[in-house]
Amino acid sequence: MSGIESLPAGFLFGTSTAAYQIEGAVAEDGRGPSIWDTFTAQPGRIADGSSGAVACDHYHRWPADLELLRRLGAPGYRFSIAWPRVQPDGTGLNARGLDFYDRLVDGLLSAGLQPMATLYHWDLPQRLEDAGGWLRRDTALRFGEYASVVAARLGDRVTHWCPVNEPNVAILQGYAQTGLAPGRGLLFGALPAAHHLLLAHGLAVEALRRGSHGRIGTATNHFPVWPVTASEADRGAAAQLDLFWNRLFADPVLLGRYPHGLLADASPDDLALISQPLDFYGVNYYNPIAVRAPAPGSPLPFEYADITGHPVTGFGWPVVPAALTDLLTGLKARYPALPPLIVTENGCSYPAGLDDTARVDYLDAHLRAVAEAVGRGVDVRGYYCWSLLDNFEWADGYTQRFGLVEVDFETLERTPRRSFTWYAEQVRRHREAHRPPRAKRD
Ligand code: GBH
Repeated sequence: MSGIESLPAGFLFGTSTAAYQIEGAVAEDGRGPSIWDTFTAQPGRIADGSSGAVACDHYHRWPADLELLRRLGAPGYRFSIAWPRVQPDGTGLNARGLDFYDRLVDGLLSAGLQPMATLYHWDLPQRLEDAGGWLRRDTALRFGEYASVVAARLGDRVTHWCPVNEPNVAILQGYAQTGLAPGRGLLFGALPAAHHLLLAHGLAVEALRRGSHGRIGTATNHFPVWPVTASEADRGAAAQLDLFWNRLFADPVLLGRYPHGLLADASPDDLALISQPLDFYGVNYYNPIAVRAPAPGSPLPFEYADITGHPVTGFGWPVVPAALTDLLTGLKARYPALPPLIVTENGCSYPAGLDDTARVDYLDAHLRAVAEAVGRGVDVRGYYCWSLLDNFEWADGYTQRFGLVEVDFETLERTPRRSFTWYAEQVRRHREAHRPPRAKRD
């Protein structure tokens, strides 16, 4: 066996989504405003001027989406819970908001699927942002309470938890730079927010351990960083971006300390919370990124550069499956106490169309890259494709389509693409290849 079928028995295939990107229904059943409602209302923030106000209308159409998942046959489904539905002001309990996820989790379980719930996929209640957002330590304490409230209701049924989706992306693009909500642009002034979001992760892990038997992990974005040349200056620039993008967020979780003198005043108690043992470490991987030394006087210690010589997705992102193998083997080499890995997101955007052979090629090559890492001794337990549906792609609005299922944003009609059929077939073949031999009759 080679390739996808060589992935181990019990390997968990799945798909990923996030609340604000698919749900719509932003004013329903008592949901409060989040930083994404505010951000999308500001002119110039979103490429096509759109918002997630309707998105895929999953809030109303979830039974149809559940049927799609059942047809797909991949048993893992990762979704996120919208904090402002559960706690419209960031405190208390709006039971009607939590009811939605209660129905969804029951629906998933009765379809034979395993619910993986993310507690924070970037939709901070606006009231908490007004009070200082992630720059304020209190926001982390509020998040710990929110995690307890969710665990009390869903802890008996959710099989996997990701407290925070991509803390690095949320802080670096939302607080240091301006591409994602709340779009603050604080550069290095965002460092305290990084610590508070990691602390939020730690407090949520603690709350979930008390309130659930589900497995607890992360969903951390990793960009392998490449220097454009082997010059010392370019390698230095790559090390700087690697430090801020990857290590600032992975080291405290997996080593219990911040790298390179950053956040040196973080207390040992905080670091102990942040580095509690996890059942899995979730990796979101899309592509490597190249940098060069910055021009003199640049505010940042690196400058982004193009990666040439590889095909690109509709987003212009280079397709480099081998970088996923390197990432997974590199994590094992760097972190001695690394828990089992799960690829919690991987996927690509291409223009609308049902015959998405480019997406099939992307997914096939990346699954093989995971199998290659497993063959080299890395313990990878699952792979979740981003995404089930075309959806609201943050600053890029509806201009980038990542779905196995095409969504017509006029009619909200869903149509499975070729990649959907292909992925279903891989899952089926993997299951067949690992079916225990039947006991002989007679
Ligand atoms: C992941 O982010 C997210 O978890 C998921 O929600 C998202 O849909 C998916 O990947 C695809 O992007 O450069 O500031 O203008 C990965 C990081 C975040 C990269 C948004 C592209 C563009 C915003 N992505 N970013 S910005």
